[in-house]
Amino acid sequence: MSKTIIISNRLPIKVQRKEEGLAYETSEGGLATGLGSIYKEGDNVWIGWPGLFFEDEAEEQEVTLSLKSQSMHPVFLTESEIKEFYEGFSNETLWPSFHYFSQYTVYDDVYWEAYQHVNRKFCQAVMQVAQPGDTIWVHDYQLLLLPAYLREAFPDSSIGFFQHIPFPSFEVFRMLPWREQLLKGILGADLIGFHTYDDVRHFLSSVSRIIGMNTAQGMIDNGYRQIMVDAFPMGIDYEKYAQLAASPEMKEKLIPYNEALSGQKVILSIDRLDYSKGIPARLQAFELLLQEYPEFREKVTLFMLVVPSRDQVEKYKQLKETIDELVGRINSSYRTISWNPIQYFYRSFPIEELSALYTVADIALITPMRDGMNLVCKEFVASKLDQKGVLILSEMAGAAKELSDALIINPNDLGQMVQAMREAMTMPEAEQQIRMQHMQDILKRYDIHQWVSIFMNRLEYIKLKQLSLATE
Ligand code: GDG
Repeated sequence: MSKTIIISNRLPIKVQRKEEGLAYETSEGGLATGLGSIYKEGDNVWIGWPGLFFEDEAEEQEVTLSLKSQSMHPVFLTESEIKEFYEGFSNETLWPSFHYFSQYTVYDDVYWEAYQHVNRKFCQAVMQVAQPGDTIWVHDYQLLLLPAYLREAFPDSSIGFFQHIPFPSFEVFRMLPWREQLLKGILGADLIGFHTYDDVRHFLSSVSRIIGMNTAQGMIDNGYRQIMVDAFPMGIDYEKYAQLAASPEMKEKLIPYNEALSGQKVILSIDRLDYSKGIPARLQAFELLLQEYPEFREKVTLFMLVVPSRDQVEKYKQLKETIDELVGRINSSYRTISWNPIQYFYRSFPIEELSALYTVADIALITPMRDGMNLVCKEFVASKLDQKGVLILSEMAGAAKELSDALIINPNDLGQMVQAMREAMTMPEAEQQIRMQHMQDILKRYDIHQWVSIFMNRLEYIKLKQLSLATE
């Protein structure tokens, strides 16, 4: 019997070392939920790093056995591999380049060596569990070389690849010294997916201009196989967020927020700490709003949740300082005894509390400089059971392609952001509800389960097409 193998840098689980031994906490992330219907079935398996360093082989064996019973298989990484492959090449080379922050890109051969080595390590882990004929789905930018490595090992397998972050334009991508190897790595797959058609277009243009392959109509002919490239905008688990918003647990969490924020228009901002998310410009726009329109002072609160992320990387440490300073400056300039303009939290919240925030917010202000998709804005929309609320969304987020009923802004245009906040705060309820309803219809129809099934069906389709072309 053939099986399906999912591979991502991190497993959908957090392993923690506690006094009483190792503890396993499953992830609630969207991808884990969507793929849950696949990897837990039959012999299917999810392969990835368990997120912790282990002391000896005995501990690694214990983890492997325990994960096996949960349909997972670990790839163990050392501290220096995490430093060079993950923090280094993935997050200091690929992440900034792919988000158009090329000035932050570190070009380092040591990182590149580690990236190749760890991608090989993932390949070996797959080889321990895979059989020829299995279907393999590789996720994201940490594993761009893996599809080609897998192709060497399993020439006939169906291999899918999905990239969760943007693919940059050729002019940006070409700056990477390892551009050709990276493209050839991805091209080991039969189906290559991105969130948007722009990403698809950029990828095809790089393939055509860097390796000279024919890329007509989203199909690449590499001389052996037809490879399909397409857009699959990722959805959320819509029902989960709608149900959470109606749950007694959420309502309990909501009470203190309603009390603390009563009489205020609440603008919500939620992101991981990342320079791609546009947090400083967002704060500057909020400051400008208070400066230019004094009538909003004491009437509006920016509730800003920044989730700690990659804080070992220098650029992230600097960003944290910039945000701290801006929040301090704005709060100290405008606060009164009974009002603080920005409620700022640097930690992560339980999902019920996130749902309470989505519910209490009048406006979600989501203004990334670049974002593959952005799921937070979709979760906000799904949580608005009474359809009241306004989404302000950056045109640089993949989600803006679907959510055209949001107030769409350019995150570099502070004046436009200020006007969008004003418009959102004064928008008639009837208009809010019409816009919200349209967005909800789209997100309900194309949820995470649809996303998974469409990708898998397309992978099956391209494989059959390859077979029929081979026998022609
Ligand atoms: C990458 C791409 C693409 C946030 N704070 C808390 C929390 N979250 C959850 C949100 C949401 C997720 O984290 C963040 O997803 P995003 O899509 O907004 O952003 P990235 O982490 O950058 O994700 C992105 C995504 O991959 C999927 O393809 O959309 O463009 O960059 O689900 O709810 N969850 C909990 N507590 C928090 O404090 N429990």
